[in-house]
Amino acid sequence: MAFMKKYLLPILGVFLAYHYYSANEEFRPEMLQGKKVIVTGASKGIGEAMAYQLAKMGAHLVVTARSKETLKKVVSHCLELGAASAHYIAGTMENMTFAEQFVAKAGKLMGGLDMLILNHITNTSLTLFSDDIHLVRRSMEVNFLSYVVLSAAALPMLKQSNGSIVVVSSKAGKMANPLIAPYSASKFALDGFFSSIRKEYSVTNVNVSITLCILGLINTDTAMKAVDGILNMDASPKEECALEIIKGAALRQDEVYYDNSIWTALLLGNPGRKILESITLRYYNVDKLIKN
Ligand code: NAP
Ligand code: 4JX
Repeated sequence: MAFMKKYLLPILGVFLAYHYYSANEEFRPEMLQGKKVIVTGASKGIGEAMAYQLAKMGAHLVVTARSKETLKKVVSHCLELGAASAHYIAGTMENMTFAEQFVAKAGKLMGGLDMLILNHITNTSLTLFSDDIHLVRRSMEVNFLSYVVLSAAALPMLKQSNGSIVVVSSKAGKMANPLIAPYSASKFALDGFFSSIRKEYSVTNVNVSITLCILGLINTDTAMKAVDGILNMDASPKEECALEIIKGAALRQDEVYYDNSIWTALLLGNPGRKILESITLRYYNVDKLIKN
């Protein structure tokens, strides 16, 4: 108890104060004006809503998903809304060669890259897991591995622009829920990978921010159809969700929490993990890391 009062509570206090004040920088839509942005999974749902928010802010956009016809419509609406430029490249993120070549093509179209927004997921329905190994593999490949491939391909351009990687995840990537085990596994993997490379960027002075977005249930058509009759939970609006993701990304926040409960960020924020991470980092020989 004495240990808790003397050490743990002051550390927690400093941590919470730092977190609160560092998140209080002002967002201005001009921050995105003229920025070169990729949005994946942008043919519908939150990805489409982010494309429209970014278009209104005057960004250059390259959007992707599989369906060409829907992407065409998204691009023309982006131009109407005020995008500096807007293009689409259609393809599937099941194909890692497509993922890699997509980034190169998008970079050429815009002449560089400031922000990579990783948002697509493979189709998921709510079911008890029994033996659908194919869904586990597809979820890991599309929802996780392609994110790694896309960010690795984009890193040289993002280093040049001191840019940002935005990873759209879920409460299901921080806590367990029934009926979505493969999806949840892929979202936990995103936290493990991208939070680790954020540490690497920090110790090796790579000025590329990584924003992990932890979302509650959002009212996209896909989500509403999937949970219908199974989950009685209020969903938050996709337009506001899209804006909160972009704000957090522009402010280079490590994490964005967007949910209809104010408790989510507090309960899933996990200060214990952050304290342990920074203590553990002190055991590393940082000079050796930089030379490698
Ligand atoms: P959505 O409306 O279903 O949109 C998914 C997007 O991914 C579409 O553009 C889809 O277009 C694309 N896509 C699907 N399979 C693909 C593939 N194999 N290759 C490339 N693109 C593919 O999804 P959403 O509800 O907006 O979710 C967006 C993000 O938010 C996801 O990362 C999700 O995990 C996260 N999230 C959502 C909720 C929610 O309640 N909605 C909650 C928490 C987190 P095509 O079909 O044309 O390819
Ligand atoms: C069922 C459930 C319960 C999520 C976050 C979540 C996604 C999954 C499953 C949504 C879009 C979809 C289809 C809780 N949460 C969630 N899901 N919390 O991210 N769900 C559905 C709904 C993929 O495509 C508490």
